[in-house]
Amino acid sequence: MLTQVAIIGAGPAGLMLGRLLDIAGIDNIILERQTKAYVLNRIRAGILEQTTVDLLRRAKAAHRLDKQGIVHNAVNLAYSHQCHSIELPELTGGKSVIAYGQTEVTQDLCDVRERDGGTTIYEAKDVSLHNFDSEKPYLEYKKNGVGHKVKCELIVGCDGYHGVSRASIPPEAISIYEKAYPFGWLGLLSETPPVSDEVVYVNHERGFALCSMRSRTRSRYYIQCALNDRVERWSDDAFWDEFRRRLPADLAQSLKTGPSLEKSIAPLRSFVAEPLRFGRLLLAGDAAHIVPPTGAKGLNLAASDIHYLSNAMLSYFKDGDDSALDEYSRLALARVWKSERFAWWMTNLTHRFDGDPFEQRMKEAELTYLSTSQTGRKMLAENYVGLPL
Ligand code: FAS
Ligand code: PHB
Repeated sequence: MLTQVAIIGAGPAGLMLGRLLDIAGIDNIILERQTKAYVLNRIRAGILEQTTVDLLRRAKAAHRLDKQGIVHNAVNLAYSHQCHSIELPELTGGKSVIAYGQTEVTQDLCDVRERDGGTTIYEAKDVSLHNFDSEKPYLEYKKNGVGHKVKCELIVGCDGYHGVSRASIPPEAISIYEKAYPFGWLGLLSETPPVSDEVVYVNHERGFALCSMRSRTRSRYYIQCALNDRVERWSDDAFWDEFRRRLPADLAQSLKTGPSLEKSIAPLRSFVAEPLRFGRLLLAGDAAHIVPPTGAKGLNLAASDIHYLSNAMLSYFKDGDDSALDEYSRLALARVWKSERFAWWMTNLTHRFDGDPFEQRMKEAELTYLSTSQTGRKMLAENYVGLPL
């Protein structure tokens, strides 16, 4: 098989890139190791920056998002049992964020790719990368036990944190920056009306909690849990009791509970690989960086990378400009690091680490400053809606 761009991974990054290349008439193929159903059933991000919405509109994959997405004109900080609203448009010259699940984004991108004849090979096993430091890179994979070869001009690793692309880079050619957090997030999805119209980040002495949603009838909630905690230990009732204990009184009182549709525990990590180009191999999305979900940046950074990478690829294939691909790494990483900082800062500010009373007081003092100072509110708001591309 011969193509111009071979993409590894059919998550949001791979599908967004494949779609933008299709629209530009650049031939591409996506190799995905899981089944389509597995990919489409993953429950992950829920908040889109305007830049992500703009990219999905550019990809002509925002029809349902424009209809069903819920605009959030505020984000809330709850601490010392009080809830404070940070108005976004006033503080950012009119910007807001949109609540629309990553599951739906992936479904929409899948649908348009299939409708327009894009090629995605699901259940592509044992993908391996070859000669990406030469003019003739290629991939190999197995499908139903049969080996296949994909010759291409460029390979893009959109295969997430545990993928094969970053792992194929010689250790001496890549720099890794990483921080693991001493706790995880226990998430629950329920067909219950959200307790708040917009996202609430809760700093509580028992631990962090988050109130989010997927629609006006479907809620997405999280509580900080121990790293070695197991989801089997949490009955729905146990989750609701703990979640309610961490909410401010008015939210605790109005909380509607119900059976969980999904429950899972995710570890938290900050991670960046540098650079993002290795000859004819490029990295994008979670294959290149991970943020703790506290800043709602993971999916949005994948979109940010694809914004820069798709522009660089158009320069490369349409204008023969190879430097644009180097520029990709520098441009994408500049925005990645600023989002990494925000997600790391929000995580430290809202989570309970070591039970040190002085640390907790410092967090409450910073939260009080943030919610009462115009400068503090503006700083949080402009990072939350997403810094300029
Ligand atoms: P993805 O991981 O989504 O996709 C990579 C794809 O590559 C997968 O489909 C995988 O099957 C495939 N793949 C992997 N190895 C392969 C191989 N060897 N061969 C072929 N295919 C391979 N972000 C937020 O903003 N908010 C959240 O609340 C949030 N919650 C999260 C919860 C969890 C459990 C996880 C893991 C992440 C969460 N994230 C969240 C971050 C998440 O949304 C990512 O940022 C987003 O999925 C990034 O998209 P991709 O880069 O496409 O990577
Ligand atoms: C979600 O809706 O899943 C969500 C919202 C905000 C975050 C993380 C996750 O910071």
